[in-house]
Amino acid sequence: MSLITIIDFPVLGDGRGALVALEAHCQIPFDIKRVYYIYGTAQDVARGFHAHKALKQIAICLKGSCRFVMDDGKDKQEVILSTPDKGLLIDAMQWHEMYDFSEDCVLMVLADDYYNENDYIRDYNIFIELSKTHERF
Ligand code: T46
Repeated sequence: MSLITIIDFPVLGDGRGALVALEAHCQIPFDIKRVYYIYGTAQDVARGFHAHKALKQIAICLKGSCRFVMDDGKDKQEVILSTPDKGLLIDAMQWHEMYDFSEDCVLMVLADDYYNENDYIRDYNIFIELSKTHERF
């Protein structure tokens, strides 16, 4: 099973440049309740190292690049995000780690719920235990 779900966004381009429009339940498969973005990450820094119990998110690299490692407790797969017209689905119960941020990386994340620290699983051993009873699809 692929752990990497990439959504291709339509690019409305003309002679002036490119425009990407994202709407809930259209390009983005959920209601968007929160947007955050990560930038200025030092190149030797890794982020993430958690899963969410219920939160669904789409990560879009607006500028530069970074590498995601996605893990469902059985397999790990990785993908490099480097273009603003593609989004990576970070589904519930996917452990994710982010590496190799380019100096100019701006990573925007659309989330289907408000920030809730109780939704995070930050202990990998607990994640492995919980993932055994989680059916993704
Ligand atoms: C995720 C990956 C892709 C808030 O107060 N509100 C927020 O909306 C967020 C996202 C974070 N925070 C606080 C929580 C921590 O004290 O900001 C601090 C840094 O968050 P964290 O260490 O979780 O950051 P990352 O880069 O490891 O993970 C983030 C998101 O938190 C997470 O949901 O899936 O990006």
